[in-house]
Amino acid sequence: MVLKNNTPRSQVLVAARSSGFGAVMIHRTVVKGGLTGMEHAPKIELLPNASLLFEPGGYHLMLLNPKRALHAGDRVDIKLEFLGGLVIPVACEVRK
Ligand SMILES: [Cu+2]
Repeated sequence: MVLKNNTPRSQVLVAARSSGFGAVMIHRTVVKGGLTGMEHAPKIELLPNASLLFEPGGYHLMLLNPKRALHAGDRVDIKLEFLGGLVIPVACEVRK
């Protein structure tokens, strides 16, 4: 997923939610002392015209405690919440 800030102001991603999951966390993959782990990213600032890539090995959303079984082709709705109240809905497809 790529987020692009098309507004003239900085936008700060502060949370993500999904009705299909108990919790959604914004994470970043980090390498420390040769070990790969992940850490919570409490907020991510996007400058005007900046893009933010979510991908395996980088920033990603952890979807925790699914409320139903998921299958390839299912749709997962996620809401991205920004400082100031802006909410962006995102529809993601489950892949095998
Ligand atoms: Cu993670």
